Amino acid sequence: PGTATPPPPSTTPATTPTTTPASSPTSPGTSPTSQPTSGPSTCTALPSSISLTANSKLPDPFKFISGKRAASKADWACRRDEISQLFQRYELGTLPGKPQSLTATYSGGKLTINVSDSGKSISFQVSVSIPSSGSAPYPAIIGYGGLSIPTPSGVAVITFNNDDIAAQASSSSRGQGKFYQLYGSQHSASAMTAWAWGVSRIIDALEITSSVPINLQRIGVTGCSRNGKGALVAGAFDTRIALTIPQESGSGGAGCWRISDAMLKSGINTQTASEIVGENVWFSTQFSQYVNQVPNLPFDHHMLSALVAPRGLLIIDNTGIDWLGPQSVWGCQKTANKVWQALGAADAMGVSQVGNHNHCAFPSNEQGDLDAFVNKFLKGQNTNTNIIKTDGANGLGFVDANWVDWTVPTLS
Ligand code: MCU
Repeated sequence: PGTATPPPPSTTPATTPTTTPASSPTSPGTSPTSQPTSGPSTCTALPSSISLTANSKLPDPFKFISGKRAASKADWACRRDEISQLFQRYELGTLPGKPQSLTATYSGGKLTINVSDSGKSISFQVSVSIPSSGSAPYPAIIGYGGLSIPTPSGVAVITFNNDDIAAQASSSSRGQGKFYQLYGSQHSASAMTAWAWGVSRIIDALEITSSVPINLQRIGVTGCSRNGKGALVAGAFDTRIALTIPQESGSGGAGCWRISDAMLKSGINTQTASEIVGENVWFSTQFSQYVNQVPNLPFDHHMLSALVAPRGLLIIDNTGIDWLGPQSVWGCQKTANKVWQALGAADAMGVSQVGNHNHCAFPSNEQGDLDAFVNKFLKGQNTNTNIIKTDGANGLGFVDANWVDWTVPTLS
């Protein structure tokens, strides 16, 4: 596998607030004043203790922990929230909600975002590149560490230096970065959760800064590899994102843990949950308890994707690199599409899996798939986004019946 593209050099904030890294840890999982995101008030609260039972298939996205099955779109809104809480509890750590204060300034193509909560402050900057074609307000795509897809015409590019918010240098970089300066180095949020928080703050800043000519209804997010995993998490948690494009995110992103484990067992050198937690800080410390008993997890990553539904999601993937778990990504995301089917929006979610290129090098024969999604979800055009395809032999051997023991409801 390749190594991450180095992030752009960290920029010096226009105003440098005096922040000291938190030395007094808050207890993991809590963020004292900011409100975690929550679902509709009519939803049943998730029990504080859940008895987990092993399920070797991809869990039913429609079935609540209570055993009830979602039958309507209103039910789905509650189940979506439940899934979000489950991911935070078992895999990703707690995502704090809106901070107490957020201000932003825009100058010279730099958007400076100042955030305060519980008496601490941080400031971070993103660059905004306005396209030379199209017209204001422009659609925009937030790129983790820049874009690894070709820059779409008429779309602004917001470059997010995610490593500045939460470091991902190695397994020993936990708790490092501006998110942890604000919320404490012991905060339960994994790096990917901290980045998703950062993306939400970028959107908050765009909402209050009318001098940035961005159309708030047309915001996308993308990243490749580890940053593709991150982009998927951002799209999952923030419903203001219209289009999510994880590129070659592999196991821990668009791949399902259960299928990746099966691949390794069959002799394919694929990344698994058990391996990934030793490599980096993308997941919460809690998650380590489950990596050797993946069937006990009450979800898999088809359900991380499902949080994006019915918004736009295009999975861009590579059949040529075993480490990325191409079979896992294919089976996982074909299964995720069933949630869009249930919501009557099957073509808002696509998979384009093509081999014979280097990791994160976008092949030209996927351009049409990318354009179809960008043109529909970021430019409002009427395109055909019925795209679920792999160039892997025999549909990569994925047999639905081996992994899916539930049916797709029609959510009224
Ligand atoms: C696909 O993303 C990761 C992968 O999870 C890691 O095991 C590997 O070291 O790096 C990949 C990556 O981010 O490559 C740029």
